Amino acid sequence: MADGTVKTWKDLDRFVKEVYGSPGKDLYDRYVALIEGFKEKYGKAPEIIGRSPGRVNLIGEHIDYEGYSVLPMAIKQDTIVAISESGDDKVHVANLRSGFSEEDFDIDPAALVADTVNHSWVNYVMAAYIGACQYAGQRPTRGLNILVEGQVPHGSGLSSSAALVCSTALALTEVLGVSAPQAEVAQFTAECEKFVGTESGGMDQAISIMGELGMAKLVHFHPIRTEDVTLPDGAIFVIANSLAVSQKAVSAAKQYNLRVVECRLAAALLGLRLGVSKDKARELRTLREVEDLVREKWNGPKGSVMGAESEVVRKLLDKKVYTHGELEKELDMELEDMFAGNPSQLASIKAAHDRDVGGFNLRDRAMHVYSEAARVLEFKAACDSPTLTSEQQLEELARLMDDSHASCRDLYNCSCDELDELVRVCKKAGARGSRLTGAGWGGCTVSLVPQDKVEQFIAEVKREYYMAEVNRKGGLPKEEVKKDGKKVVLWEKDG
Ligand code: NG1
Ligand code: MG
Repeated sequence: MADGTVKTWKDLDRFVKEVYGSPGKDLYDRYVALIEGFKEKYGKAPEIIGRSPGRVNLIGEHIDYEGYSVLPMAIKQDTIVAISESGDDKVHVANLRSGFSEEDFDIDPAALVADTVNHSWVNYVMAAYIGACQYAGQRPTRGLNILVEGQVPHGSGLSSSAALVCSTALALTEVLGVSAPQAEVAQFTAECEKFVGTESGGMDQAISIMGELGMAKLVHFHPIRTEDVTLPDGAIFVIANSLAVSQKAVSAAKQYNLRVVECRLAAALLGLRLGVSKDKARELRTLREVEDLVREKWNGPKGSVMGAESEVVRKLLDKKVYTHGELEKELDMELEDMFAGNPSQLASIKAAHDRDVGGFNLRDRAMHVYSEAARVLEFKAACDSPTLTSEQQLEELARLMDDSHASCRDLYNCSCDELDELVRVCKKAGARGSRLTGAGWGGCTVSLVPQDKVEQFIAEVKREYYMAEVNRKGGLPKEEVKKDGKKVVLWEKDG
């Protein structure tokens, strides 16, 4: 455990109560299984166990990498990682669950390269290892044995990857003997996940490390910091899995990275049209930086800056799909050269070009980012409002969630048929608001459901979505895990 206080089974019992907010024999047994499994595999007990949860994003999708604040909360489903010294100079990695490869890698972090083509789950462990060693400024003197057990469903938008990276990193900082403040672990884990080839922002790592029981958080970036968000009375968030595995990293252009690239191109074009030099425009990295330019140019527009930005986008970017060639002409540089410094982004540019994914939809992407960033702040303001009744608060949150989904679907094109159908079913079943959560292209939805309608809602979604899916695809949702303390209900289907 990160605070090093669990020495006996009784301590473990207390730890489980503290961390999960409920006694839970199953939770206790899970740690016991990890420890026993570790002994069986490596011949001795682990020295350290790291733990970090998945998350559900309530609002603020695809804006963390643009520098804008997001509003997630941690969920009970988590990853636990047991570690001890090994007798050799390798890092051995195994998983308690079946179906995961067993691999080892060199203890010299400088020697490690991730194979992002034949992607293995161990890449995430490697990423955390590199990040922790860099942060500590040293590597372990001996090799390590590592055993992982994770409960966050994969490709579901609940950030199983951050749970794995963060739990491993937390345990490793202990192994390396550095005491790392939470925000710093969140920062370095966000950076090191790029090693795996996703140009992600820092939301998942921040909330996985800094989340608290019973609390949503407004997460800010540069530097990472959080504000508590107390949700209104009667706010129950229900997570439902569309059972479509998120395709965010699958296509040739890697959908997710392609969005990061489109935002950077939108920023560059907006910069140009706001009158900055071509050199400077090409250096712009995020839409957040454009916000500063807009403020300079209009000398602090009255009202919402974000609102003003959307006006600017509407005026300055055409409602069309920009081609590779057009952008090169405008920016006066080969896109391959402009993105040369970033291999993942460059790969997306090339794949988009080779396969002609239809060009770059800059106006819609920018409109999504600025409007979503504004919705996050409105969501927080509604939660904090001293004048709204909880009924009015819920109404406002629901409206913002619905708008967020529409924007993800229509402007950011990161939804899919299954998610849209599930959102429709959730609304029909009594959700006040419903939206995709996480990267999208599959994965989960999160719905705001009135407290007294939760049971009825679940029954109806099962009937209307899952039974239909079961008939279509075969297989049943396996578990139903209720999270009373933190107002989350999760369905999970293995495999
Ligand atoms: P998920 O849903 O876990 O793939 C991704 C990014 C986040 C954020 C969201 C979209 C990773 C590790 N995380 O989350 O940083 O950009 O998409 O809001 O890629
Ligand atoms: Mg070119």
